[in-house]
Amino acid sequence: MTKVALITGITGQDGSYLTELLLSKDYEVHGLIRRSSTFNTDRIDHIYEDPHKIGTQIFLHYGDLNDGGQLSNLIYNIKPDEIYHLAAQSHVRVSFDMPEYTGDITAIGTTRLLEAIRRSGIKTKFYQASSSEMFGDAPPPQNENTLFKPRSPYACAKVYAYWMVRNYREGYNLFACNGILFNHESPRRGETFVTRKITRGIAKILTNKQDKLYLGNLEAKRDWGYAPEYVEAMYLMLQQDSPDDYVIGLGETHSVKEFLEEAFAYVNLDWKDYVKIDERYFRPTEVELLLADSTKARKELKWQPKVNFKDLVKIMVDADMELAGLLPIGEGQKIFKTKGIDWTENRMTK
Ligand code: NAP
Ligand code: G4F
Repeated sequence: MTKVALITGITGQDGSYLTELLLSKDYEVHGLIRRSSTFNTDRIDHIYEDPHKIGTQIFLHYGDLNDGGQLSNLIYNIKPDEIYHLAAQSHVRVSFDMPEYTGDITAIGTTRLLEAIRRSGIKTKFYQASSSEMFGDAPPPQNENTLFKPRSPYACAKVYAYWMVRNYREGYNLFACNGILFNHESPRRGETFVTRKITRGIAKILTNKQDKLYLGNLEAKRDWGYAPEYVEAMYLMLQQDSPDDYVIGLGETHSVKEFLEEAFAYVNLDWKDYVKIDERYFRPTEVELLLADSTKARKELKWQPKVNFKDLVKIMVDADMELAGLLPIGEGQKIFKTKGIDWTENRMTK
């Protein structure tokens, strides 16, 4: 029997990789997309098919997390076996500018979905995109038992959603899991998150389109992993016999400065010649140090990431060099094949 999945946030970084994964497992995939005056499906264009085509396995539906009626309607009509709830106002810095909106979408949006499931009476499994940002300034390493000490409107919204998921699991017997994912990046990472801002900046510097890169706090440390490996963990959570919460991360932490050093050195540049500090990128409250203890996921889900920090930096720099025409498409991927890592970026070959 073909399984049916609904993905909110299908147009985002994780949504696009998860869609590829589920299609490879023969799922029928339905995605929620927002109406926009410009196309916002860039990350999934390479897998999208005309719905008139016989045998199509991917379908897109308009909706928004602020529209509970449409969420109910979609769940009732699609009757998904699994729901991966990835949509959110996901930018921490922006959440300080738009705290109310972030609460409405990232926190209450999750409640709207959970309520739509409960009222539909449909039996489905639910994945919630929880975040390591919820740990805030709790001491590292952080695992499933670490107390949340959120330090941004985004993190507060995610903590609320996390507890709603647990309440629906306990109160209504919903198969609902929280994946507490640490930062994960890729060539498809949004351009305003720091890793992609750096790798894209390098490509622009090398093509003389930019001569300076303006950043904020370089001392913050993150546990950065590779996004395609993290969506595998989401899938694995919903294949277990019972629902639970899992921390997903490499267990390796590096500062923004270390990312800069590694990325610029890879193209034989010194980051200090290009990087300038701009106060506007600082946050009123910062999360200084994130480091994952994902022992539980490695043991119970058998989740085993292969891409480490140095690999990730190279993958991202190479991909942005390819996009800028500085490297032949596919060139950067060759060395990784020998390590059993395939980071082919289909959308770039179009
Ligand atoms: P992303 O690239 O920013 O994608 C966010 C997605 O949510 C996009 O598809 C976006 O649609 C959609 N969205 C935003 N507001 C919406 C609304 N009001 N209604 C419907 N859809 C809406 O995020 P990501 O990096 O893939 O992350 C996926 C999820 O995991 C997010 O919930 C994020 O908070 C969480 N998370 C991410 C990380 C990480 O390091 N990446 C770590 C922990 C948790 P548009 O394309 O139209 O903007
Ligand atoms: O890349 P960032 O914006 O990611 P952040 O804040 O850690 O959030 C990401 O990871 C979370 C998981 O922990 C997700 F839940 C969330 O959705 C998102 O995907 O910033 C990383 C660090 C911060 O300490 C920030 O202050 O980089 C620092 N930074 C320094 N200069 C910068 C910049 N961040 C951004 N975005 N832009 C800068 O110019």
